[in-house]
This record gives sequence, C-alpha cells and structure tokens, in this order.
Amino acid sequence: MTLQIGEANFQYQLLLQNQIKLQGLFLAGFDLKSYLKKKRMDVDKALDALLPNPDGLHATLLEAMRYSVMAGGKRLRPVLVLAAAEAVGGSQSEAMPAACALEFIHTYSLIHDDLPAMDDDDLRRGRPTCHIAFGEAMAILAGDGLLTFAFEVLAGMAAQGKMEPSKSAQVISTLAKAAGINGMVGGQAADVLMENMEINAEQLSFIHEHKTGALIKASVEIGGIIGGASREGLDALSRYGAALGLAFQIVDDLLDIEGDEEVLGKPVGSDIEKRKATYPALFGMEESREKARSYVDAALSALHFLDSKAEPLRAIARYVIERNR
Ligand code: GRG
Repeated sequence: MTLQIGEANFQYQLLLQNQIKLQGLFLAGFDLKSYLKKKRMDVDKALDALLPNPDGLHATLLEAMRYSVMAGGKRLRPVLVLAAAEAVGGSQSEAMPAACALEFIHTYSLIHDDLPAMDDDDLRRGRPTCHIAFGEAMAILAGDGLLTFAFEVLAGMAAQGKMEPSKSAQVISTLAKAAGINGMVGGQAADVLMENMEINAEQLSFIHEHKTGALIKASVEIGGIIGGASREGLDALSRYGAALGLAFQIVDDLLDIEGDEEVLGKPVGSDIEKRKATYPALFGMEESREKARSYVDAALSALHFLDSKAEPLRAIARYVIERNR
C-alpha cells in the first residue's frame, strides 16, 4: 500500500514537472507563423481598403496598381513597421498607414525592376509581371502611381489630424531618403551601371545596402518613430534594420541559386544568367551563409535592451535566414 502511494506520488511529480516544462517551452517559443499570418491578413485588408477602386478614364492604371500590390508577397516591410512600433509600445492602428506606404513603395520598385529596360522579368509573385499583364507604359505609370500614392497616404495622416505633424515629417523624411537617390534608387542605379563589371566587396555592399537594405532599415525606423521610441530605442532599431537588410539580401542571393522557383514565385538562376554581382559570386556559398548568420546575430544583439515586446522582431530576424521564399 505504502509502495502504491509512493508510486502515485512519483507519477504525480513527474506529470507536474512535464507540465512546467511544457509551459516553459510555450512561453519561450514565440509562434512566428501565427503572428505573420495575422499581421499579413491585417496588412492585406488595409492595403485593399486604401487602394483606389478601378474607375474612370484611368481605370486600367488603378487596376495595374492593385494587380501588383494584391499579388501577395511576404509583406516583410509592412510587418516590420508594425512589429517595430509595437516593440516600443506603439499601436498597430497608428502604424498601419505607414506600413501600407512601405508596401506601395516596395511594389513600385519591383514593377520597375521587372521592366524590359531593367531586369526584363516575366514572373513576379507567382504571376505575370505588371508589364506582361498591362503593357510597358501602364507598368511604368503603375510604379509611378504607387510611389506617389505612398506619400499621399503618409502626408494624409498629419493633414487629417491622425498623426502629430512633427512625427509625420520625420516619417516622410525617413522614407523619402531611404527610397530615393541616396537610398534604393541610388543602389539600383549603381547596380545597373556596374552590370557585367567585376566589382569588389565594398561596391557590392554599397549596392546591397542601398538597393535592398535602405527600405528594410527605414521600415523598422518608421515603426519606431510612430511608436514613440526613445533616442536609444530608435538607434537600436536602426542598427537592427541595417543588419537585417543585409542578411535578407544575402539570403536572396543564395535563394537565387538554391531556391525553388515555385515556392519563390519567380525564376531562379537569373543572377548568374545576367552575370549579376552577388554575395555567392564574390564569396562562395558557405562564406555567404556565414555572413548572413553573423548579420542576424548583429540584428539580435542590437535589440538586447528591448523587452519581450520586441520578440516578434527577434523571431523575424531568425526567420530571414531560414526562409525559403
Ligand atoms: C527600380 C527604383 C527601383 C528599385 C528596384 C528592390 C529592387 C530595387 C529591386 C528588386 C530586385 C531584387 C530581386 C532584389 C533582391 C531583394 C528583394 C528586394 C527581393 C524582393 O523582395 P521580397 O522578397 O518580395 O520581400 P515580396 O514579393 O515577398 O514582397
């Protein structure tokens, strides 16, 4: 009898220990998949609501803008805006228009990048590219339209009294710098100008930091500004965004070699075909992977003094290196 009670007690203790372990795991493990699913749904809803409905003499232009934005995509930049705002105590509703503005600018850059004068690609986000579906003139205008519309949405926040004018000015200035001549457009120009040339690591970093990194960094900074980050908080977010942008681009280069065309929704092998300067071309696959890992580590350590509200940002940094699309 004593033995039975002892055994029951032992089993009970075991059960309790397992339960505690399970709770610990649950608390320690952040469910990024569900988080991204929810945020992407919220972003898609907001994008759909903001985009003008195809109507009037320019209906085809509005349709082309909608076609490219609503084709999907990972929504990485808008999710970063929301996650950064929430990491410093801000709200999703205040950050959502800026999150959409980032996606409008990003989509414009993809439409223009796919044009015959640039990368001349036929497939994007699993669909025919904008110029294949709507013709070159409409694709150029859809890109122009999205770029301008992004700033219309952002300026509208202050004009409608939904954001303090000083915050709005800071957001607009950050985005304009990141998307413009000393950011994404400058990086793209350097990339085009150096096509078919042997370039060194410094030149490659310039292209990647500007072409892809600038907008990713700005997404995180803009989230921080809207969320009311302190000076140190903003600095931490900025360092996180810069490192994340580079890790993202290196993984993009690797996926162009070892990715799955169907999962990516765009052709693979195009960097080699177009003799583009990439990390794997310059450093090889293994060293490139190592560099991506060290940028992710740098992104994570930049956030060290932020609390558990920054957990989504940490999980996104880990995801960037594991992603397959
Ligand atoms: C034309 C001004 C201008 C700029 C183009 C971003 C860009 C600059 C070109 C895209 C070329 C490219 C494939 C760069 C690699 C990194 C990158 C930006 C990939 C696409 O972004 P994802 O993976 O795309 O976030 P989704 O579709 O998921 O949004």
